[in-house]
Amino acid sequence: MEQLQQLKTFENISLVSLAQVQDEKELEEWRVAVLGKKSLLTSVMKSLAELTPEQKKTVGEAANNTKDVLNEAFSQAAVNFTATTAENTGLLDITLPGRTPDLGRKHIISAIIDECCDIFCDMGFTIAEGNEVETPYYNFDALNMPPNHSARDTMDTFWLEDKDKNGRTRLLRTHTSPMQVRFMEKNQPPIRIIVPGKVYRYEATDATHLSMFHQIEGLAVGENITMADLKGVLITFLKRLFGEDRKTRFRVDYFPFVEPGAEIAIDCAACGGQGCSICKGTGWVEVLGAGMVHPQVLTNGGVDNKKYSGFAFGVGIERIAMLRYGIEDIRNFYNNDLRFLGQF
Ligand code: FA5
Repeated sequence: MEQLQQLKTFENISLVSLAQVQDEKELEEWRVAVLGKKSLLTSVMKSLAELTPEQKKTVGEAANNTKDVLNEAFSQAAVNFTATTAENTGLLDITLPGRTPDLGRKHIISAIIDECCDIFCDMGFTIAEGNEVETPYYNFDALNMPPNHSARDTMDTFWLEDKDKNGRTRLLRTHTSPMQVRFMEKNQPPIRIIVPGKVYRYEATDATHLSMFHQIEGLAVGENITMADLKGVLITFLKRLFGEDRKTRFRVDYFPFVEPGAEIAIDCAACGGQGCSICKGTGWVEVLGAGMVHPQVLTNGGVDNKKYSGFAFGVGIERIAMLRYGIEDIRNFYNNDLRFLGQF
């Protein structure tokens, strides 16, 4: 067929002439002549209407094919000319090494949460998730903190203006502990869970305090669970996180929802326990709160407190990360400075 031969010859001649093009101006002239409105290719395309359906199919396919080949050749030539022009005018030095694009990575706090969860999961805990928007009942009352209890003062609260569909006031949870009663209401012992998540406190931020931070709650309930189990789990956790040589200290502390309650500290890695600014001269840094679940809290969760006992703990993740990496200001984790975040 005459048009097919014409197209093939046109394609070959065009490619030969493209190889002789010297600069961007000539390239543009080539484009107008070969791919423009007055080119042979365009006139073949226009003449398709006059052909029989069969001819239309073969010639149409061949014309499209030629168009694709020439378009591709033009794009490639255009890229080469741009690079050469940039190089000749000194705008581009093709001998320079390329720039590596920044790769995203897991935020250090997410990485520490994952690491802590792995350690507890190795000890048989499973992960449960709670709600960040809570009712005062689960956040306070069910944990032995009725409305006028002074312990509520230690957790200044963000109250939400809108109420839930039952007309109840809501708040942003101030700790992950509300999941204790929520989980027990739906699950009977044996229970062994950890609850990682965000918590909120209406606090002024400073080098060691944020108004949004992360905690991991732990709860184990079963028959004959004692303080020795609590100590075993937490010492294992802290040694795996901070190293076998770290010493741990358990001291009595008060939380209304545990009895007895404890504050757990590790010896200061920065000064080896001698006393420095990080440990405020004491040689110890507090890392978490814990204790044996209060019998009333077991009852609130629908668990028989004569048959079962349990322990609970709450770890502050940002504080753990500060100790682990010697970070002196907690706000660095959320300033979104890639020079800081990129080092982990
Ligand atoms: C509690 O939140 C208890 N729910 C922990 C608990 C759970 C005790 C179960 C007993 C049994 P506390 O308010 O101390 O306790 O907070 C726990 C940890 O969160 C602290 O040790 C600290 O590491 C971290 N933390 C507390 N407030 C802040 C804050 N404003 N910014 C950053 N981290 C904080």
